[in-house]
Amino acid sequence: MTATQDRTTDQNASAPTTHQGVLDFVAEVAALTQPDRIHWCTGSDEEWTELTDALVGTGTFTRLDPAIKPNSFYAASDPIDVARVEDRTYICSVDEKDCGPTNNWMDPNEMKDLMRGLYAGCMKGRTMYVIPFVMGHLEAEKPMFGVELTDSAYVTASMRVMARMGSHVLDKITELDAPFVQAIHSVGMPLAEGQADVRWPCNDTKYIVQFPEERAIWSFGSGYGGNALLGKKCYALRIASVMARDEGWLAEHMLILKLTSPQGVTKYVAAAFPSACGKTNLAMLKPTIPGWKVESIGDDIAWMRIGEDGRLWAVNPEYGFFGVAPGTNEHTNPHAMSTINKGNSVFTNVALTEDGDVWWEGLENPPAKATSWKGEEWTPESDFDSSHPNSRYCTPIKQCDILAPEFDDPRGVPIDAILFGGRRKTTVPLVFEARDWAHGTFLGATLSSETTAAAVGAVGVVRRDPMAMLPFIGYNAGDYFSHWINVGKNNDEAKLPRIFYVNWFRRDAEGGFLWPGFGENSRVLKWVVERIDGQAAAVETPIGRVPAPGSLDIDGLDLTPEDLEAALAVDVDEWQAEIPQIQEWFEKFGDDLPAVLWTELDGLKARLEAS
Ligand code: GTP
Ligand code: SPV
Ligand code: MN
Repeated sequence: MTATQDRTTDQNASAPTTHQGVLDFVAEVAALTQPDRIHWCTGSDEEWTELTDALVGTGTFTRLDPAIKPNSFYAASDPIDVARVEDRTYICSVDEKDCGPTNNWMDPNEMKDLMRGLYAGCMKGRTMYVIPFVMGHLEAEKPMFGVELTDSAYVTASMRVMARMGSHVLDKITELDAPFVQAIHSVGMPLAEGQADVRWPCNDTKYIVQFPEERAIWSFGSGYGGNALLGKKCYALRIASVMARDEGWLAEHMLILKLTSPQGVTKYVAAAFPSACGKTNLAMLKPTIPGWKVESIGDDIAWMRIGEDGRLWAVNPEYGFFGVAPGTNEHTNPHAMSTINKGNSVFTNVALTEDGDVWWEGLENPPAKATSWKGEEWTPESDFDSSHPNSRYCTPIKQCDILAPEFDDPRGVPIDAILFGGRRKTTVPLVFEARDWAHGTFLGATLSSETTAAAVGAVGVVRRDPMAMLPFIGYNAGDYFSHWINVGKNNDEAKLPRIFYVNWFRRDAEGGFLWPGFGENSRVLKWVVERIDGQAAAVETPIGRVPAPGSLDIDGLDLTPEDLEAALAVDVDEWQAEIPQIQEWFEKFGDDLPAVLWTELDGLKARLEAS
C-alpha cells in the first residue's frame, strides 16, 4: 500500500486506518474539494525528504547551504499573506452570545454554506495531505487528537516540526477509536490541467473559522503559520479554550520555563505576553546573574490543570518553535540561535544570502548583499528592511539545548508564578505583584499592549489584550474572565501560582528602552521567586507591590539609579488616565463581566485617589 492515493481509487480500502470518523472526514472533504491525490502522512524522514524536495521543485523552498544549516529551507510568502488575519477570524458558536464582544461571529450554518462554496473544487490539481496529529503527549491521560487536511506541502512540512504527527498518532486514534478535532485547510488556489503553480499559493479571500461546539476548524486562503498550522492557535488556543471552559482547565498563550537558583531551588514560571512581545525570548533566557539557570518547556502555549495536589500543572502542547526572527541574535537569544543552527528548520520571509544562509534585521554580520523577502536585491545601505517584521523560524523544540527534561513528562510541571506583560512605552512598571488571585485576574483582564506585526493591521496602537488572549479566546471573554476567577475560588489559593505583571518595553524621554531586557530579565525572575519564598521586599502602591529599593538585584548592571527608578515608577497621573479606558473595556461585557472585576477597578480607583 502506498501512502499516496489517486482520488479515483477506492480511498477507504487503501487507507491506513479503520477509524470510521477519520475515513468519513477524509472522504467528505475530498468529495468537496476534489484533490487529484490524497496523501496520508506517516511523519517519516523519507516523507520529509519527499515533501521538501517537492517544495524545492516548485520554488516554494530554497535549500540552505547544508554546511551552514543542514536540512533547512527558505521560503518567501506572497506579500498579502504574512501574518494572522484577525478581521477574517471567526468564532461560529451556535449562539452569538457565546462568541462574545471580542470575536467575529457568523451563524455556523451560514458560514458553512459560504465556505462550502469556497471549498468546492478548491484542491483540484493538488494533493490533499492527511495529517494525524496530537497536541500534547500521545501518552496523556486523554490525548488531544486532531486531523488536519491541507492542500499545502509547506503547511504539511511545518506541521511536522510544530506538532507530534504521523502514523504512530493515527494508529493510536484508531486503537482508541478516539474523537479528534476536524481541521480543514486550503490555500484556495486550485490548479487547472497543465497550470503551473506559483511559489506561494493563497487567495485574497481568507477565512479562519472555529466551530466551538463541533470542535472543528475551517481555514481558507492563507498559508501563514497561525492561519494554516491548525494545531497551533486554532486548536491549542481557540478550540482548547472552549474545552478548558467546559472541563475546568486553562488553555493559555503562555511560555513555560524552569528556573533554578544557585542554591538548587527550582521554580516553574508561565508567562502570557501578546504576540511578538517576548515569550520566546524569555522562555530561552540566558541569565546574566551568576549561578541562575533557565531551561525551556514551551514558548507559546500552556495547557494548565489543577492536579491532585491542588497545584496548577502545565504542559506545552507543541513540538516546535515558530519564533519571530527579527531581533534574534547571539546576544538576545543565543539558545534560539543554537537551536536553528542545528538545522531541520524552515525560515519564512527573512532574507536569503548569497552563500545560502538566511539573515534578518538584528542578526549579527549583515551580508554585503542579500535577496529580501520580497525578492529585491538588498544591501546594508538599502532604505527598506530585508525581512518582514513578522518573519519566522520554524524549528524542532527537541533541538533546544536548554530544553528541560520535564518537557517529555505528560503530567507537566507545577507552576509557581504567572507573569502577565505587554509592550507599553509608558505607565506600566518593570515588575509588580498582584495581591491575590482575583487581583491577578484583574491585571490579566486589563492587560494592555501596543499592537505588533504578528497580526495584519496597525502596529504600535495600545489595545486591551486580556491574558494576551484577545485573538485566541474561543468564546465570550466575559465568561473567560469568570472562568479565571473561578479557578481561584474553587481551589486553595495558597497552592496556586502567584501573579505578577511585567513590562520590558518602557521608554525614556529619548525613546530608548529604560530596561536592557533579554538576559537581564533574569533579575526580574529572581525577584519574583524571592517574593514567593518571602525573601524580597516590596512596597505597596495603588496598582500592586513593586520592588522595594535595593530588593531588585542590579549587581553588575550598567543602569543609572535614575533609570532604575524610572523603570519601576508608578505614576499616579498616568494610571488615572487608564481608569476610563479600563471602564470602557469592562462595559463591553455587560452582565457577563464578573462583578469582582468591577470591585477590583473600584479598589484601584480609590487607592489612586487616596495617594
Ligand atoms: P509570538 O510568537 O508572536 O507569540 O511572540 P513572542 O511573545 O514569543 O515574542 P518574541 O519572544 O519572539 O519577541 C518578539 C520581539 O520582541 C523580538 O523582536 C524580540 O527581539 C523582542 N524582545 C523580546 N524580549 C525583549 C526584551 O526583553 N526587551 C526588548 N527590548 N525586546 C524584546
Ligand atoms: C502569534 O501570533 O502569537 C504567534 C505566531 O505565535 S502564529 O502562530 O502565526 O500565530
Ligand atoms: Mn503566539
